[in-house]
Amino acid sequence: MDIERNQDISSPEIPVIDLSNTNEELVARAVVKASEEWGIFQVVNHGIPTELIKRLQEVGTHFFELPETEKEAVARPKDSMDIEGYRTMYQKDIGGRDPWVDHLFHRIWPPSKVSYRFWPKNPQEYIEVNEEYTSHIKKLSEKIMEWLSEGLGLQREALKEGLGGETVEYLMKINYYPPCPDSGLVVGAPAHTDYNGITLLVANELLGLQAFKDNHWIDAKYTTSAIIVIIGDQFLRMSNGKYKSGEHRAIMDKQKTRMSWPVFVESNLDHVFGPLPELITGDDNVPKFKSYAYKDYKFRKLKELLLD
Ligand SMILES: O=C(O)CCC(=O)C(=O)O
Repeated sequence: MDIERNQDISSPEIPVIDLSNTNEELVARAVVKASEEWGIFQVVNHGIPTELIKRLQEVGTHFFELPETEKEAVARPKDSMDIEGYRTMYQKDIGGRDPWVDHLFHRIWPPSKVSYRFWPKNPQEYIEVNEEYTSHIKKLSEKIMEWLSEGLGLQREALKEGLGGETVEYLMKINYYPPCPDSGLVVGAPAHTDYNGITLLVANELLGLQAFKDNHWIDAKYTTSAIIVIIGDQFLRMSNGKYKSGEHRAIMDKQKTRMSWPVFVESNLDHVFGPLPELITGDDNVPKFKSYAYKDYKFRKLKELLLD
């Protein structure tokens, strides 16, 4: 099967929402609508300095261009049960095609969960830049969560609290997809929805991320300094199905290296989540999903076990 871009010129585009609009109610409504209909959207004028995003990309790119032996200094230990660390995935096979991506995972929040042994030491500014980005991305994700909570008719803090409040974790991932002349043989990131609550992603200027909507794969068009927001399974379930968990995939570029920096906002593994109890009132609002400890949810989904 060849992975091609959608050529249908009449297909709609992933919504782009300008957060600098002074009418906050309008912005909130656009965020809620995009989350209901798409489960994925882009935000611009979000308050994170363009220069900082550029630096984040520079330090990440610098790390991935180091010799393999240097990258191995922050490798995920072979016997680790956790996700943190650098990993190359050139070999593993998915449905007959090889995923062709290297990646690095490290938690960036809360401070008690940050393990600097998995943060690159080269370049030297890596830590400082990532810490600065963390404080911005946390603020932005909390703002979006507030709008989404109000869109459910709930208090602003409802989704953050339902995700675990102060125990919510932020996980940085860097994807490094080398150029690939034949997209039929390899896949960047296969079609999936994210496990977590919400993901905020920046990518370099190459097209690659696609969202699945109405039977089409639709490109996330590159917009300078935009952040792509993806609603994950946790928010689908916590909203009792009101918000969509955005199905997406990443395809490779034929000539150039594509990179992306998603930050996953998620519960800690022991936290139990499910439809928010405030939404389950009256006979019309039965829970559409079971509650799970996040670790059980992840395990069941990974192993393709029954979930409801
Ligand atoms: O590279 C991208 O744009 C998407 C990455 C992604 O979906 C993932 O890492 O889970």
